[in-house]
Amino acid sequence: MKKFIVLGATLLLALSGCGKKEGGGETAAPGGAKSATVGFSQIGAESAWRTANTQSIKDEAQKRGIKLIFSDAQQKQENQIKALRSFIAQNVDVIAFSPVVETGWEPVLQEIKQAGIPVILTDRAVDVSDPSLYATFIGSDFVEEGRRAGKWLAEKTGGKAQIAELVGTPGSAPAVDRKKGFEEAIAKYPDMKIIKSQSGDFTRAKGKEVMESFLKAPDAKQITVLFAHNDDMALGAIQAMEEAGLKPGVDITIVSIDGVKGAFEAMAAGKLNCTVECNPMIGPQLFDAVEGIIGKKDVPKRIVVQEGVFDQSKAAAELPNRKY
Ligand code: GYE
Repeated sequence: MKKFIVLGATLLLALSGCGKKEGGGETAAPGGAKSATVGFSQIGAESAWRTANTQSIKDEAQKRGIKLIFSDAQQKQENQIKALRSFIAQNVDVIAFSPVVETGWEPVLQEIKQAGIPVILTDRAVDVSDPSLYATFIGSDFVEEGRRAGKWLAEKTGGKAQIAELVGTPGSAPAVDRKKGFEEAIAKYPDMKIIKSQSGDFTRAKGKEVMESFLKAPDAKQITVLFAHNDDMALGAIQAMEEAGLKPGVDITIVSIDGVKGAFEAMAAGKLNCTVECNPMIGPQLFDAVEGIIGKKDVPKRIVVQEGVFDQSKAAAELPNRKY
């Protein structure tokens, strides 16, 4: 199978007349970043965070006059792999992508490396044994975000909580890492326990559906807290709670991650208690890295996005400043 993939890629390269980048890492774009073409494979449009992230990337490319070939994978890894192969065939100068899950990227990243095209990872990380398969990873520290949610909750509840958890896409970096950081932060509190945990795939519809099933379970009344790996799932869960006759934010304390406008509105209405910020506006940092790579400058291997924590006391003041 592997052989076929490599052969296929070689054929595509031959057909596209590509080969000038052989030797690894040498980029073309003789006119510098302005004449560069960047292929970007986005995960999908699953959340308000993602929509803001896509906009930030498109806006920044336009602003800098860089040609962007944008492809939406509808949350499917196979679609992303297809998009990456088509970027090789189109002989782009830089490939950037936000990997939906962490594993399974090695073969396609090898093909890209053989074509001599530099790779920038944005938002989510990959699990590969060879770090030379990408130039840099620009994204948030998801473990720290999980820790921040756990710490806030421990303070808010005095270390007592029966927690229902809405997990993100299984196998994705933010789902794995946010869970890890959260569990680490609550580990020192024996009366804080996760009693339910299920994936809501980072979407509002799935978050609502899973919360409905949590609330129908025989032990539903024991739930005192909801920890959602993103705001969209929390917003769906809020709807499920209201339909079940509960007061979200009062009967069940809710903490989530992202910091999108909808979360601030829910906090201002007293329905959500806290959101940990995850900044999607990474377009400027992405194209700084693109220009750095094309200009053969040193680009750090890891670029962390800056973010904060907001609870109801800060929500009203922050709301007018939210750009996403
Ligand atoms: O939290 C979620 C989105 O990867 C950080 O993906 C991103 C996550 C974000 O769908 O809303």
